[in-house]
Amino acid sequence: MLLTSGIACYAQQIGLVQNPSARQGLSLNGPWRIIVDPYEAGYYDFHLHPIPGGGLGADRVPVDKSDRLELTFLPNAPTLQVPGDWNTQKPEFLWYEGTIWYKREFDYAKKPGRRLFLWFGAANYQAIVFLNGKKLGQHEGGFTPFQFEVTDAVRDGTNSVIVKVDDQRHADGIPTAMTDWWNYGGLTRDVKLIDVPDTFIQDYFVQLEKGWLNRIGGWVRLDGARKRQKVTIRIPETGNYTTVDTDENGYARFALNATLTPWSPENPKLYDVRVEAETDSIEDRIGFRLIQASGQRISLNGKPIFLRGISIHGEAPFRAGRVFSEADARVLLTWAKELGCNFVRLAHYPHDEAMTRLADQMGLLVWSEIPVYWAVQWENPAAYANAERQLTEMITRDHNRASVIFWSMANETPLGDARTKFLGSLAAKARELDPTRLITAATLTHYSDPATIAIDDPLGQYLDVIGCNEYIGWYDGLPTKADTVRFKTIYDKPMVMSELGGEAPFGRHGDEDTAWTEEYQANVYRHQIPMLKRIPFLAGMTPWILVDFRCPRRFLTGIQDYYNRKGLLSDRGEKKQAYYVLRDYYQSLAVREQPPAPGTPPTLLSPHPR
Ligand code: GCB
Repeated sequence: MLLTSGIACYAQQIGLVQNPSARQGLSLNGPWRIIVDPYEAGYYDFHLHPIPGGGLGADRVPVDKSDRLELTFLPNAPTLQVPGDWNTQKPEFLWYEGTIWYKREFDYAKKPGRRLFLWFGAANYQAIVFLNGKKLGQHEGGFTPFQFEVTDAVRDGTNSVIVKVDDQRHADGIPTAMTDWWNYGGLTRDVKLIDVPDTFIQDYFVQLEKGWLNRIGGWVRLDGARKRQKVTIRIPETGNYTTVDTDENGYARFALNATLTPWSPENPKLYDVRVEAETDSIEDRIGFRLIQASGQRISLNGKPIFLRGISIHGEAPFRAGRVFSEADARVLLTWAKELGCNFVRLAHYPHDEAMTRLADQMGLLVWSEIPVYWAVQWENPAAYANAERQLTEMITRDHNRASVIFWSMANETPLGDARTKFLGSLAAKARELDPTRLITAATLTHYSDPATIAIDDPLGQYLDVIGCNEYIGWYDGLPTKADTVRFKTIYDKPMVMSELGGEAPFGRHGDEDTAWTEEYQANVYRHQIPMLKRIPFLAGMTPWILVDFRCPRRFLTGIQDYYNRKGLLSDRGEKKQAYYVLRDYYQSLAVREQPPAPGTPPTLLSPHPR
């Protein structure tokens, strides 16, 4: 409760270790002992002062039989699995919001000449981390990785990690206290100890240069004492490589010509890429594709593309908990493929890395987003710093993923100068970190006359692609309203309809005018599609949403029961009528996009049939 946003001491002492799954080390997944601490009494004393030494984090054990120590983990403390949200592991935690302390031990034999990092895939929302009773630091933000260098703090033999995870919502947080999703708490993603050489390849950016199909450009950064080294970037399959010298900061840019098969949804070709320094080397699987916005069109590898998308929450079907594995990701992305998608909007926060890695393999383009959602504190510098850090962590983690084409700054934020300045600064930061991808945000609609939605949000000036959420037929009139609504824009930029839809539990039937029925929901889509076809600047769509998801704001008994039921599939994978409406439409678009038969003279397809 006292730990509000804007904590000064952040986790990253250096940049995040790139591609941690390619690094040796020790997985710290598995059972961790826990203490539930709703009053944060393990951290604050009875007058609400932080307890010197970190309270439970100090990891003390009773010294003798008279010791009345309360701030300790006893061996019989219950356990939770990591990775995993706590809400779905024990029924009594389903609604819990607050602090849970986690502890686990690990044995380690230190090796000379190596450095160690304690790395967390994500902890929602705020984590304070202790190793062997000493505080390492803290991290705020529930969906991005963070790490601490622990080279000197790890000891030979048994070590203990204690983490205070607090998922209380805050008005000054990112996201803020009001969202439309479940606030899953805990160590929700992998935890590991990463072991790297003294001077190691901390990060690398290997992507096609902007505007090129056969020229890779990027940079590499070493961290450690031997900053000046020769580094080779090699693509064994094509035989291409280049060698560069890193500077006194361990940094070097490079460019490399190569004849490449471009990555695309139809052919998600990935190459082994090796980065070889004198003291370290690492391998990744990277695809190469060119994404561009020109006028009101989006093109992939130089060809116009219509983005047949769907929005997805990071919630696993069947067990309804946070996604943390490739198996979870495969269910969701397979369903998106079967729907006919070439694109997914991973709303409303960075999803598990398993999602973007698998999207690379399966051939799905990705919209990736930070949780700047609804009304955050636009005038609060700490909120901005928090958002910018989460943006940096998202881009750093996934900047080598071919699937990711859009970085989204925000969702449905209210108009105002402070908000536009905040989001404009985020967009500038995103471009600085990654000049190759397109910047977007999902904006709200407004009518310039009763039948015209005007796309004129001033935020548009900072975006490459305008995202637009509209709920004609649900929050905005009846489905037939879509028959007469038209869209106009002041921007010579592409628009993606980033949300639309309606709500119905699977199996609830009635006529198409009866709300909360599958028939009504399908009717929303039937009227939306012709409207969308009439929008000349529409370059894609991601209706809301692939699968029903848990939501505390959705309380209609017998209908919602704390689920947002706008899914085209239920959380058990049952397909609603609207699913087939959208699938049929996407199939018809996909057929139009088939490559012409060999020998046919090339024609440029209009990306969206009108
Ligand atoms: C929206 C939000 C999304 C909600 C959805 C709804 O506009 O962006 O997070 O879940 O509407 O169902 O109302």
